[in-house]
This record gives sequence, structure tokens and C-alpha cells, in this order.
Amino acid sequence: MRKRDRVLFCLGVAFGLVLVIGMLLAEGQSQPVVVFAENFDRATTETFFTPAYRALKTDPSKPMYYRTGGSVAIEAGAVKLGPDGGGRFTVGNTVPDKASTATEAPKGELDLSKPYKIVVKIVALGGNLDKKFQVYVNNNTTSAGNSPAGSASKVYEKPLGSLNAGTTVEITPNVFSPEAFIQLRVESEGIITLDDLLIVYLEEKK
Ligand SMILES: [Ca+2]
Repeated sequence: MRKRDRVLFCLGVAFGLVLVIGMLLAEGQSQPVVVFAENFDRATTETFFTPAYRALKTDPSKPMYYRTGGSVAIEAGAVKLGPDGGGRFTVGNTVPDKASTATEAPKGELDLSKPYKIVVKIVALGGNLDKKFQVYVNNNTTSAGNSPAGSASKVYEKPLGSLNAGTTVEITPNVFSPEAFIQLRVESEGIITLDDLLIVYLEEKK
């Protein structure tokens, strides 16, 4: 090979190596893909359910969050559910006035068609500790059967007394839908304060 060809050859090899190493590094550092994240830091009780605070991605005129029952308040950058009639709200529901049924759920804007987990931090617990904290997917009612996913739509349920403030709950539901929403709920007389709600796709196994 002529000197010029050798130089070009070496440059080509070096470039290839950099590409391969870059891809390997990117693979090793791959982060879970965030579907949804909320830290409630800038929310207030008055603004939380308005599009001005946070709008649906698919419709800027509609809020991301709907109160579906009970009392929902923002306290010190966290969301407090209960105690008056419990408290519940949906995330990503696009049709708030339509209750989900065994055959139909209103359209949500979260793509939960791939394996995912819902993560939320428990800031405080109170009220009647026998009451339960619950999470639903594609169900905006209080009855687990009111979803095309059936009773599986209630993807999490624990009495408040079995939870600990300062810990994080991780849920890996088996309910999948490309047009999903979730609902967070505490039953009547219970109080739970939550922060740092996160939905991420599970990392694919290598
Ligand atoms: Ca916060």
C-alpha cells in the first residue's frame, strides 16, 4: 500500500473503532424511556387540574389531570389525596366525563403498550390506616371491573397501614394499552401524600 492509502486505511479503522466503542457505551448506559414524569413542584391546589399547569400532549386545551372523586390538594410540592371522601385523580385521560366500563375505557394518551413500571414516592400517610391506596390502569371509577381489562385494571392495592412514608412504591402492571391512562386513589377516610410520579418502560433484556 502507498503511504496515503495506509493513512486512509488507519483512519478508517480508527473511525470504525470509535463508532463501535460509542455504541457499546451507549448500550451500557441506556436509560429507561420515560413515558411520564411529574414532581408536583410547581403545582398548587388551584392550578393542578388546569391545562395552564399541565395540558394533555395531544390537546393543549385539556388538563393532564382530572379529579375523579374526593379531595385532592397540593401541599409543599406533593399531591395529597383524602380525607374527605378519599381522593382520586386520573393522569392522561382525554375524556373525563365518560366513565370506563367493562367493555370500553375513554381514550388515554399514555402509550402503555410495552412492559412498564409505575413508580411513586410516599411522602405521608394518615387518616384510617385500614383504608387502601390503589392504582388503576384504564379505569376512572372505583370498581375494578369497570375496565376492558376487567379486575386486572386495579394494578395495585395496599392498606395504608402496610406502607411507609419515605419509601417508594414500584408497580409493574400486566395491563397493556397504546391509549392508556392511570388513576391514583385513596379510599374514603384515608389520607396519602404522594410525590415524584414516574412511568418508565422496563429496560429490554440484553
Ligand atoms: Ca415534589
